[in-house]
Amino acid sequence: MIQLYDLETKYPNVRFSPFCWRVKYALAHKGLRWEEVPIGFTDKDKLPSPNEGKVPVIVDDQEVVSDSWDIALFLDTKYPNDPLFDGAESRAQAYFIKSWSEMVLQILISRMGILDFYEVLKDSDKGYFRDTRESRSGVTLEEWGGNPESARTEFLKALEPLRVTLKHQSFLGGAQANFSDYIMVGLLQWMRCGSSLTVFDENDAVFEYQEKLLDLHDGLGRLSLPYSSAIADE
Ligand SMILES: N[C@@H](CCC(=O)N[C@@H](CS)C(=O)NCC(=O)O)C(=O)O
Repeated sequence: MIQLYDLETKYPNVRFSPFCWRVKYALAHKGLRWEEVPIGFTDKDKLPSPNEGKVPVIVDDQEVVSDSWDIALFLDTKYPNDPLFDGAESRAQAYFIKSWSEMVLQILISRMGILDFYEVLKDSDKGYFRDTRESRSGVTLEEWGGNPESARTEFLKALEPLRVTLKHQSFLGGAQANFSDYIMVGLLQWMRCGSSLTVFDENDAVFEYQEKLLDLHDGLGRLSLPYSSAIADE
């Protein structure tokens, strides 16, 4: 069975890595089964080689593939049924969604949720997370994440192109979800599972879209508890 190295948190049923969620949805889309290998930020020596010091990494029949985008390409080549991309054009357009999500949306999400993302980590990972993120941004986690409401306002505004698109079609992939939608659900899961902030009003088209994505593949996205339920169970 395929092994998927995913990011562990202090809760066994909370997973929030956006890149690992992309891969879980991609595997489920193809009807492939996998076994999760949870590791912390400070356990990366446990990753199979070659790797880039990041999750996700998959091992499929001795083949090791890292990076969520490369994993999607690998899966479409090895398991061509139920493609994640409907040809070269769809792949090229999904690359734009990946870039938009990583260069615009991810930054706003991290400003909304970073203090919760820090809290949900295992204690042994917290020092590493703080040091690496603070040296990357040049400010403390508290400064970076100090105004979640303003980041939320910017995030909701930045999603307007998605909202308009969803008036015309159910998914970015059209009538069916494709890898572009799995990039989006990864982002949404990062917030839903890693942070206590309520991002969407229930009448927001993006909220409805998130619900549809959570229902896909037998409710795959709901297998990880939302942050608020995880902390309530403590
Ligand atoms: N481009 C990579 C990014 C993967 C990534 O950044 N993963 C994070 C977890 S969400 C990670 O493992 N970071 C390790 C670190 O910061 O040391 C992908 O698409 O898979």
